[in-house]
Amino acid sequence: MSTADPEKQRTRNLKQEGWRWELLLSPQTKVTAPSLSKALEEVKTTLGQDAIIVATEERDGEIILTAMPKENLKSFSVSPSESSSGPLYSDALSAIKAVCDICDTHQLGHTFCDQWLKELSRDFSVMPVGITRSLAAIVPFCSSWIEEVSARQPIILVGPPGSGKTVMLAKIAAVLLSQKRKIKVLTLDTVKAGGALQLQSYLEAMNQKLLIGETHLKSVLESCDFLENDEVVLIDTPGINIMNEEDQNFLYRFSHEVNSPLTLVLGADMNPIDAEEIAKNFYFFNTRYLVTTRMDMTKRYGGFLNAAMACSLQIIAYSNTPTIGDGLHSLAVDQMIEYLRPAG
Ligand SMILES: Nc1nc2c(ncn2[C@@H]2O[C@H](COP(=O)(O)OP(=O)(O)OP(=O)(O)O)[C@@H](O)[C@H]2O)c(=O)[nH]1
Ligand SMILES: [Mg+2]
Repeated sequence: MSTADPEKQRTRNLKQEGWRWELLLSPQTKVTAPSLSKALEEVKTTLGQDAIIVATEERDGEIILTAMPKENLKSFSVSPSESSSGPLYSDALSAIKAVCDICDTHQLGHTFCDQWLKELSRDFSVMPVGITRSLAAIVPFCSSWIEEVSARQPIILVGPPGSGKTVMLAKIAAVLLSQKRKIKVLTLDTVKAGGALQLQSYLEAMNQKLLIGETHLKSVLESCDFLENDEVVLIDTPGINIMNEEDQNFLYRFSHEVNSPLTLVLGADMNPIDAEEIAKNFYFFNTRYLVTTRMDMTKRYGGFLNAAMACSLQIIAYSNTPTIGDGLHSLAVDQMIEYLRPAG
């Protein structure tokens, strides 16, 4: 069941159309190499360490990567929410101090703080000054994601080992079922002993069956093409150590095969530097959404915010308990500001 406002949806579609055009018009570079690692190396040498992979192709045993420089990432950015609420500051200096204090407390680095302040400075012509709009302009929050989930696009969770993918997948399943949506669930985690069993037991409690293994992948993805099914496809994957070349190769093959944006699951308790580096590596492989888990286990939220800002990953949900029945939560920018501000 979708509660999406048709006008809002239309605006969003138009905006997406715009991004696509901007993306097509952005200068892009094609690199051909005999292996993925060689192609990635070449892309980074030519376009810089932060280059963005736009498309991947395998032809006659060679890998072809289409890439563009990081500066063009702006084309993907989600527009800040139209309305700005939250705390107001009587003058520019107080607003700057509030932003700097937040960045300090949550260990958000210089880049994040500079970007936020730069965006904040656009609001100085009107007093009092809010800090919410500027945060939304640099970190994309998508708080209505769960209501708008489309059966056409599979939900595919990827992430480092132990980041909370399986629990999150079960939570998404439970929420969709509570909305009377139909689901089809596949796990590719045949690597970890008991990995599939863990998800199976969660699904049994919901009277749902689990498909296990890569042999089901093609047919499950094809089912997304039949609109009448209106079944949301959910795919769990094994933990990926993105620094490991074998795991990178798996992710490369997998993202190529599913040809759909992936969702990164990151623990909120991860430090901002590691979170950003991991996100950038996953971004290479078509990861465009971000879910954060273990919000209950930290009071510093710099990790996932830094990751989202660095790669323009849309934050679609968070989890703050390991219990499936507690569900997941959407995260709006105003609420994020409340979490970030010091208590009292
Ligand atoms: N406190 C808390 N614990 C969580 C949360 N989400 C997941 N966990 C716990 O984190 C641990 C790892 O969760 P999983 O869902 O198995 O993680 P995973 O990413 O699937 O792990 P692998 O499949 O091994 O890569 C488990 O002990 C979960 O119960 C959360 O929001 N809060
Ligand atoms: Mg798992």
